[in-house]
Amino acid sequence: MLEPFAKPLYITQPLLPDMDEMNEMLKVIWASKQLSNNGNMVKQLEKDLSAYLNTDFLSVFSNGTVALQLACKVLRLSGEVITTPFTFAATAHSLAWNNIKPVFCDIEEDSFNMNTDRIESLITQNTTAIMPVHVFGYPCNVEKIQQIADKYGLKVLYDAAHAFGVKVNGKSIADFGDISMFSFHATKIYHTIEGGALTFKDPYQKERADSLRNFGIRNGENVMEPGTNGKLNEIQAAVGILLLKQVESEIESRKEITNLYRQLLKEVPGIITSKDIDGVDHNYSYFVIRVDKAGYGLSRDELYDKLLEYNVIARKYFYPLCSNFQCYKDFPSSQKENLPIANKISDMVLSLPLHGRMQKNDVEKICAIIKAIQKG
Ligand code: T4K
Repeated sequence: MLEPFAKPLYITQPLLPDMDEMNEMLKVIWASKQLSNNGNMVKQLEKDLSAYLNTDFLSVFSNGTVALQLACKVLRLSGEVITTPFTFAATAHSLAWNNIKPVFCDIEEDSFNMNTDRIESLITQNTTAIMPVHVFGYPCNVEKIQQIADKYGLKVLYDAAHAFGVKVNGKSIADFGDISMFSFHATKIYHTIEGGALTFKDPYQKERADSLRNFGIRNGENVMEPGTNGKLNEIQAAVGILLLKQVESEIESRKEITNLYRQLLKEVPGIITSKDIDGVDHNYSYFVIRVDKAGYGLSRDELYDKLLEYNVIARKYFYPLCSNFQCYKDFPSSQKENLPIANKISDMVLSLPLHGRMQKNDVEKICAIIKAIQKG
């Protein structure tokens, strides 16, 4: 008989900077008295992140959602934007906050990313961009998306919230599309407590984004357009500078945990695990299983509820689909017959606990619990 975990096991646990190193950073900030508004820590973080992501133009923001909202402004998007329903609310909402209509495209069964064969049929004269998500850090079909964008003169704005550090055939994930957004929320593989970044293709986009995050103020007394307050502060930037040094070892530890999960769940009927893709450097940001009731005997929801009894707090990322939210459900593209795979996958997925400090015996116990639940 397996006992429940003594303490809840959450899907993630944030990476934390070394306390002594953080204190040293705080002393520098205290001495400078500069707490926000593009101080030295933010400047240093932008430099470090540009190097890590191999990009020339990068800006940091107070969170990923504001970054996405401002990216829409930088690219002057309007009308309709084609996106995925299988994502966090922020993706579609950032469009809606810009008075842009999200048009939902069905996803692929294996990658959970937008099915590029479905994009062209959704393009209308009002379409201005494609906004794909590299969901769970798995890269989209970047080449096909760019081909379609070029053919129809559309912008590509990647929601790369989950894809920090991912590479495709050695190229940084930030290389693709017009702009990519990375979320630095505490639940992410790399974070600044709250925060986010945009990577751009040219210096003018960065200049505009920097002004938009600072109320639209361009220089001194020149207010060019209605901006917002999307600035990251110096203390959070310091966290980001320190955590960047840990990100590679975090990815390495998560890879080991992921492989252990895959190995232990391999033989469980009805539990489908993710696979690595050739040519991709993954970041192992989430460990997601699909629960096939026909094989496992219980539905995803039943497994989720049972895991709670063992103090395993899994998450149904991403259920419900954005297309089924009250605010979007009446759109033509949201209708279930247009999104069969997304609706099916959203009912099957479950994210299990994964972070770099997770104990192997905890993974073994979670897998043993999943097997025991199946046997009833
Ligand atoms: N695009 C995509 C595709 C996204 O996934 C997201 C955010 C965005 C855009 C927007 O980026 P941000 O504006 O957030 O930068 C979380 C996050 O809040 C959200 O950032 C994330 N995606 C989304 C997928 O997940 P919740 O409400 O599910 O998280 P929560 O609070 O339940 O946390 C999960 C577990 O993590 C907790 O059970 C315990 C643990 N945890 C959490 C926090 C915050 C900690 O141990 N410590 C903590 O400080 O939304």
